[in-house]
This record gives sequence, structure tokens and C-alpha cells, in this order.
Amino acid sequence: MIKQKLSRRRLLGLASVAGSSLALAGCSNFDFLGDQDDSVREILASANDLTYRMQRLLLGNTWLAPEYTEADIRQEQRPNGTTAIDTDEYNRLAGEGFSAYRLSVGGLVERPTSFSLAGLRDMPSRTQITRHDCVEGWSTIAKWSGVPLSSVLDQVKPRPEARYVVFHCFDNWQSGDTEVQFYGSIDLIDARHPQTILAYAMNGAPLPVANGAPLRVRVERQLGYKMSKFIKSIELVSSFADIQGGRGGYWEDQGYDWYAGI
Ligand SMILES: Nc1nc2c(c(=O)[nH]1)N[C@H]1C(S)=C(S)[C@@H](COP(=O)(O)O)O[C@H]1N2
Ligand SMILES: [Mo]
Repeated sequence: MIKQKLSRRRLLGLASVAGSSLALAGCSNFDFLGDQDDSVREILASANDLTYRMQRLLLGNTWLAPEYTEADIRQEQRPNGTTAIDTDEYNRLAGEGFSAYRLSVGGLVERPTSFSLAGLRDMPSRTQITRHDCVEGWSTIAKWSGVPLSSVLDQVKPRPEARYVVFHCFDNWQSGDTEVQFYGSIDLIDARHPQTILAYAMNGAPLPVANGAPLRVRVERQLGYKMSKFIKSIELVSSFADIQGGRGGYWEDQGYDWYAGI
């Protein structure tokens, strides 16, 4: 949280420096956001909107997160959040080395498709050494390999109404009377960003269970809680208002910002 306040302040600093170009560039960007549906307007109404708009406006949609070298990997990726899953379905898949795993990608797409892990590994891959920042205040550097989410999207062909990519995960638990399932979401700008990958390997080995086997997303310009692990399926939606708590993710439903820009 402190980190996010700092980054907002930093962006505000940038905004005043960039004052005149901001005024010139402003209209089209704000119109674009103004066009959007209710769930986005809800985001616009919150303080979180400032980080989102400032990063999109000042830094653009394509800036890359810093990448590091092997020498910068000094500690193991600290497993956080859910680190093990004990359901029959998951145990069966894990016991077979995830050979029967299928990632189903559907929702607002022209060609709903399910991908095997081998199929994903056969697609062109990307490897990146990046820093993971958890909202709890720790960071680690690790090497991630996977398939760019944009390649998967190219195959399923999102329909024009699609605005968000929702990750549904294998970790679920009972909270009082309700069954909670971990989920997360990002917009199509982050989904198509070149560093956004569905990672199946970490530090040169298959993704360990503790870090989200068989597949987890890397969204390098946002905090760790946006990087869903244990991905079971992906859904393209125009709004996430009807999914679970309606705020676009498990942590968001607990009150965290939907846009967790670093
Ligand atoms: N499915 C799922 N994904 C998740 C979590 C979780 O509990 N369940 N925790 C999040 C948080 S808060 C962080 S910091 C990272 C931790 O990733 P790591 O275990 O590889 O360090 O995963 C994120 N993705
Ligand atoms: Mo986190």
C-alpha cells in the first residue's frame, strides 16, 4: 500500500513536469476511458483510477518493465499466497505431471479453444528475468518462461466487446457459507503487452507447485497479487461485475486496487 501511494505521488510529480503535453494529449485518452462500461466507470470513481490513468497516459501502453541478468537472481522466488492445493482434481493432474491438464480459453471469443501444456510449450516462448513486487513489501528476481498471452489471444480471437481477461484458478476454499475461488483480471492492454506471459517454467525448471503449477501469469508492470497462479481457465469478458465479488479479483474483492501499477 505504501508502495502504491509513493508511485501515485511519483506519477503526480511527473504529471506536473509533463503539464503542457498532458493537456495536449489528454482529450483522446480520457474520451477512450469515458466510453467504457460500468465496471470501468466504477474504477474511474476510485482513487485507484489515478494510478491507472496516469500510467496509461504518461507512460503509454507499451513501456517494458526492467529486465535483469542471471547474476541478479540471488534468492529463490518466495512462494506466497496459496502454495499447495489439495483437491482430487488437482492431485490427479499433478500426479500425472499435468499431462491431462487443459487450459480452456472461452467467453467473448470467436474460437473457444483448450490448450494442453505440451501444446503451449510448442508455441513460440518468451523468457524474461524480472522483479516480483508483493504488496506485503518484499521483492525477488526470477527467470520466467512461457507463452505470450497475446499468442493465445490471437488463436481464440477475442470479440470486439471483450475488454478484460479473467483468470480462474484451481485454489478454492470455503468461507462461511460461500465457496471462494481465486481469480484475477487484467485489461486487454496488459494482456497483449509483450512481457505478459503464461509461465510454465521458473529459473530454468518446470514451474513448481508452490509458485502456481502448471501455469501462472506474469504481468510485469503490476504487483504480485495480479499474477494469478494455478490457472485453470481463462475467460474474456466485457465486465467483471457479475463474477464473484464483482471487483475483478480475489484480492480486489477484499479491497485491494484493481490496477496495481508499480
Ligand atoms: N491462484 C493464486 N494466485 C496468486 C496468489 C494466490 O494466493 N492464489 N497469490 C498472489 C500473490 S499475493 C503473490 S505475491 C504471488 C506470489 O507468487 P509466488 O508464490 O510465485 O511468489 O502470487 C499471486 N497469485
Ligand atoms: Mo502478494
